[in-house]
Amino acid sequence: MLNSAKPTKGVIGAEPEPIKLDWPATALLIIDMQRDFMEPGGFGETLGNDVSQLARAVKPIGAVLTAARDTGMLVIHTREGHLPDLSDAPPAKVERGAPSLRIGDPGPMGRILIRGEAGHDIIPELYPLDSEIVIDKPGKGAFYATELGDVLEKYGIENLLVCGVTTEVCVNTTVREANDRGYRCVVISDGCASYFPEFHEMGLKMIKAQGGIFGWVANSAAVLEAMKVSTT
Ligand code: C5J
Repeated sequence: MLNSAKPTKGVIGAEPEPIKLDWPATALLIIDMQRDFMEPGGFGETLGNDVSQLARAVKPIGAVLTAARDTGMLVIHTREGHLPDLSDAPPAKVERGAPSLRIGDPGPMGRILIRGEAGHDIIPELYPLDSEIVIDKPGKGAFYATELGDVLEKYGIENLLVCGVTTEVCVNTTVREANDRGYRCVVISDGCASYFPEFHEMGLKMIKAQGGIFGWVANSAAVLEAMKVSTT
């Protein structure tokens, strides 16, 4: 198993193969760890999902976030959500399906998936520091209609450690966008989760298949080991 291989300086035991990262050119990108997806009463639950499925990603993300903060790595959080007037929410997204509440409707954590509401905020366990970057995105991908590309260029970032929810939706979309823009993405397997465990598995397989067609996949222990070895 690659993840249990003896760590070499700077190398993450990833699949489909180990990857050596230039750590100063690496950022941690945490996707949409918001109450709207993680907690009862939010957007995820209005779609009929069992939100408890996502809780498993919190601890592994917390461990990598602590290590990133300790090593001074650039940390970027994203939040999916819309302006209060819904001007950035395509009708095709708002009208889709038969949710119990639609985007913009009042719910127990404020209006569903609207910027500034309690449900839109990041969960307390992973709350951003004032010094960290928060990207508000209207879509699934973190590059679409956001300043993320400019931020990464400004900080000289070439590699992304990616985690968050959900594996097959916003994590996968963002990794695909990043891959097309030339970033090396290492997806933290246990730092991602889906309402559908089988989609989580497949979402990770799609990234690492065909020689890593979209990127690499490693568990948080392998990432932490490489970060530790790299910075001592
Ligand atoms: C979804 C996301 N699933 N953050 N958003 O609508 O994955």
